[in-house]
Amino acid sequence: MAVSILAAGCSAQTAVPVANDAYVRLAAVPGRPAAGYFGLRGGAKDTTLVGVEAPGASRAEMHGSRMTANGMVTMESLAKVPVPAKTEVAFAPGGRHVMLFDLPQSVRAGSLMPLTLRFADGAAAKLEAKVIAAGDVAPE
Ligand SMILES: [Cu+2]
Repeated sequence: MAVSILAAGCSAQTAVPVANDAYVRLAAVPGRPAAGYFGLRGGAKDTTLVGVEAPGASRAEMHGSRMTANGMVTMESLAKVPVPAKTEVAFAPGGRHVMLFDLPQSVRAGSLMPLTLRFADGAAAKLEAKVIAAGDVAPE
């Protein structure tokens, strides 16, 4: 009996990383890409984020930001982002983000955008990102 309870408790751990606090900031200039942010908490096992899908966007790229030697911030495309078990991985302003290209005009501040995160092991996590305008304060 004790053994089966233990096993049940173990399997209740989430295998797939859990995403939270997702939002998409629209660009100030129409036609420019929007940026998606969220927090990820690693699941029971190490995994790797290999892609993000956003319906309506022509493409969604994971980007990292870094400071160059002369103090400029540049972005680079990331093919994959490691998500170690039980570890927080942030996609936040100034750091990693998802660049969303060519969103339809119908995507407006105040709406919700469904995003799908794809992991190397075939798992997926779905989340709803709050869409905000370029100048809006990030949601709590
Ligand atoms: Cu970018």
